Amino acid sequence: MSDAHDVARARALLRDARRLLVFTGAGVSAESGVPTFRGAGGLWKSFRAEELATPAAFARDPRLVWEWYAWRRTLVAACAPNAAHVAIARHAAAHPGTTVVTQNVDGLHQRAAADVAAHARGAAPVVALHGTLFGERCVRWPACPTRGALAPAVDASSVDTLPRCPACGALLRPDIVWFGEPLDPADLDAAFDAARGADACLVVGTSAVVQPAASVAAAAAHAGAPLVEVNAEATPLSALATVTLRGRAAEVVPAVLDRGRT
Ligand code: BV8
Repeated sequence: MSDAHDVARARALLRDARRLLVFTGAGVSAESGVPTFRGAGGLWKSFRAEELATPAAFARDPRLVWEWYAWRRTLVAACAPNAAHVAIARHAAAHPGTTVVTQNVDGLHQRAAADVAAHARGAAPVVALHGTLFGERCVRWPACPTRGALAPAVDASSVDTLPRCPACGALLRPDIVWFGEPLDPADLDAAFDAARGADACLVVGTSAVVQPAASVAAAAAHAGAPLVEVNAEATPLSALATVTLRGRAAEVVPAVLDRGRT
């Protein structure tokens, strides 16, 4: 856990923010049991991204790609939001100017926000830049508009059992942004608008290597927002941070966000 002085500095920077940008990566979900991408035991360690998270991979072997995503869905469905997700959701509910932008596709920020909204004011929106593990779209999208939570249970035992678009009969694919694919322009606009307008930025658990997502937090810093980084290790964003807190997200994020802590 980072030293008390740095935690106090971070709390002071975030406490009065009226337009806080929270930017997260896989590290915020690590303590929920969701494997990260590039750390020890990371998802990409077992598979090469090019093999699975690209349109070419899906065209080449849709069954293998669906097998990987169906396995991840089962794994993530058994996970729960951790104290970092909850602290962020509580802060966002109490501070309406907060925007949460995540690279994660696990839906844990959204679940934490829904849990908090059930007991407090409405949930702040979560911008999920890379899509969702729990949704699909037609492989012909946007030519074919089919998109949504259409196939909760996917049988990837053979190509013949893979989910098909109810409208046109083409394959359904995970509603995720793969490498080499553009992000949704509406999501990018929302993220960079929030970054340029932020009066503080909290970055949690990202290696900051994937673009254009990693530029969102940098945009906030370049627009003058003080940046607080919570990470287990140094990243390319550390040089832009006003305060860097080394430690586990589920321990550090509540310490810097929870109201009433001294
Ligand atoms: C695009 C969905 C252009 C998949 C993901 C060559 C060919 C094509 C493109 C490129 C290329 N070279 C570069 C590019 C650009 C590419 C890119 O950035 N590549 C990188 C690898 C160099 N980007 C793209 O392809 C993007 N699209 O450029 O399109 C375009 C434009 C117009 C028209 C056509 C094309 C799309 C990128 C999106 C890829 N999809 N995910 C899936 O999930 O299955 S990216 C993937 O990495 C995940 O989404 C993940 O979120 C993201 C970033 O990783 P992190 O979240 O940071 O996770 P990581 O494990 O790396 O780090 C975890 C961190 O947490 C670590 O720092 C660790 O220390 C810390 N940590 C761990 N535990 C804890 C902790 N911290 C605190 N507490 C803990 N307990």
